[in-house]
Amino acid sequence: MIVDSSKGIVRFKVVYHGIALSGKTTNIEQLAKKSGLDLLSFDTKGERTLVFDFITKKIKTDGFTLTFSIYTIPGQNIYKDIRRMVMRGVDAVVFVVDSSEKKLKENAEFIGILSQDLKAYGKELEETPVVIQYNKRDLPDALPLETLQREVYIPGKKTVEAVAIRGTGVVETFDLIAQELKEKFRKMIG
Ligand SMILES: Nc1nc2c(ncn2[C@@H]2O[C@H](COP(=O)(O)OP(=O)(O)OP(=O)(O)O)[C@@H](O)[C@H]2O)c(=O)[nH]1
Ligand SMILES: [Mg+2]
Repeated sequence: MIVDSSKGIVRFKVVYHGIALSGKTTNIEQLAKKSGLDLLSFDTKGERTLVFDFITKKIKTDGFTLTFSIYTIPGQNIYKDIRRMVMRGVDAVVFVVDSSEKKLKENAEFIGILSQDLKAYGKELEETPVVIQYNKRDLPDALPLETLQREVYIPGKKTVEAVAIRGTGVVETFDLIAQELKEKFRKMIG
């Protein structure tokens, strides 16, 4: 969080994290489309993110302009150094889960990777605002919500369902994380 009180600007960094192909880029593409923002994608190979995608979203509140810089990590493990780099200075995370039964183990293990990525910058998962998005609810082999909430779960974090490819749940997810950051900021300014 960067606060420039003379200009009334607060900057937050939100990172979409989660396994490869879970739908992180699709989320921010849809968010950009719905909010009329331009998406900047670096070095994509086909649909796979090699570096990151980026958009900026502004919200005015309490006499401040809140600026959200929104990034996606590349989920593929061969890009783990880039993933770490994208996580630098993160304020909040949207953890995008692929609901497919075949991806259950990988999703669950990736929570450990998220935790390590935060620790690398001195942050604890428990204290970081995180929203878990169960994406691809349209898949024929999508696990029941209750199974995912039990198996791919971080205590105390909000969860939301989505079909990012159709834009369903995308704005709701972002609003949840933005709300948490707003509350954190309000507490900070008293
Ligand atoms: N069926 C279905 N497919 C989806 C959904 N969301 C995304 N996809 C598809 O999943 C594939 C991967 O989506 P991306 O958004 O590129 O995934 P990513 O998480 O950015 O992947 P990496 O950049 O490799 O980490 C694409 O073919 C998307 O169209 C969804 O809700 N349902
Ligand atoms: Mg991507």
